[in-house]
Amino acid sequence: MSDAKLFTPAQAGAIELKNRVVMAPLTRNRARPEDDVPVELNVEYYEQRATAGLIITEASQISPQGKGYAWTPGIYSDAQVEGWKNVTDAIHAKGGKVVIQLWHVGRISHPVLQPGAADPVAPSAIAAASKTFDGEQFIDTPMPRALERNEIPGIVEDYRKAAENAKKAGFDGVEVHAANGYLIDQFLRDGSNTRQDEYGGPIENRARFLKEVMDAVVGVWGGDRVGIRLSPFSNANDIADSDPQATFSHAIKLLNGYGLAYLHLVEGQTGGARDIPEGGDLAALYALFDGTTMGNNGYSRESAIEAVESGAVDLVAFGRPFIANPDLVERLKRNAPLNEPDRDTFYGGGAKGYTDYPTLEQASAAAE
Ligand code: 8OZ
Repeated sequence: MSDAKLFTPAQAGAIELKNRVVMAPLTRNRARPEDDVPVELNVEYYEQRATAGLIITEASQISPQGKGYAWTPGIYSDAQVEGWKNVTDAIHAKGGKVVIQLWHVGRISHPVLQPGAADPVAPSAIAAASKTFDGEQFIDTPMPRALERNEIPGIVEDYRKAAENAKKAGFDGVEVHAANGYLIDQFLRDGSNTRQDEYGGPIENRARFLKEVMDAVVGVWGGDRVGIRLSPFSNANDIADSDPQATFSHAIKLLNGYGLAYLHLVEGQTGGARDIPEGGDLAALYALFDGTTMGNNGYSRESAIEAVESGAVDLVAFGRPFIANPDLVERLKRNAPLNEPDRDTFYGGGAKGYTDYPTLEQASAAAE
């Protein structure tokens, strides 16, 4: 058994965590296809992982327009709220904590996934060289339509309603998904935002949408139950910026004004190399933030223990290890071997590769 700080309690704003091992947000594409509602199988999956200090749910669209992939869950309809309530009840019954990740994909979508077969929307009409999944195959993300100035308040309102729905569904808080090349990230970066109005141009303007979303969501929850995820040095979904250090320094200083539960950074390329480009300084970004920090991306047991011990971050979010190890916390504590995740079952499907990974206890019972 380890007495490392990673396994000790922590505070993320008003949310009390029993340990510092967080389940990262993971898209699994297993909501009910007809209406994007979380189902019983999703309840079982999250319940199995309730020993995490905090679960961050898979990204969940705040509106039909915010959807970019087949079978991802929503948090805008009453049925979705009910579906999520079953998830939060199950996690709470096991003594866990859970926040929902609020998501608008912006240009990372396709007319086949949009209401009325509309074009996806974005700050500017600049296509991403990326792909999405329509339920049958991976398809190129098309040219988006630039949002009209007068459409933006409606999207902010969708975030506010989603935050309210999250409260009704019994979550402990929310995480705003501002990472990985989705809508908020598209506004922040000069490679995807060439607007001429007050939402484009200098970083003060490019951060306006983020600020309006945070005002809305914090207005519902209070800052101490709202976290945020950023991926400053990732090029996920073809996102690009001429000066990410400056962009995200500005964003983090702005976020300090909200007294947030935590700042969650994807370190390096999302799901890939942890390298930071020249001129980038992750530690400097964490240092700017007044509050609890969470690191993610390719952490091992050793690097997570070390990062928390050294104070580089307060919490560590694990993605793929949590897919394959429902009892990840116990395995890390004991330095036990980990199950290997099966990539073929990451996105879509049923129980296979989702709820059938064994715990240590199940594995040893099966071996007898
Ligand atoms: C993998 C597949 C689809 C979406 C992200 C929500 O990158 C995602 C995502 C990941 O943040």
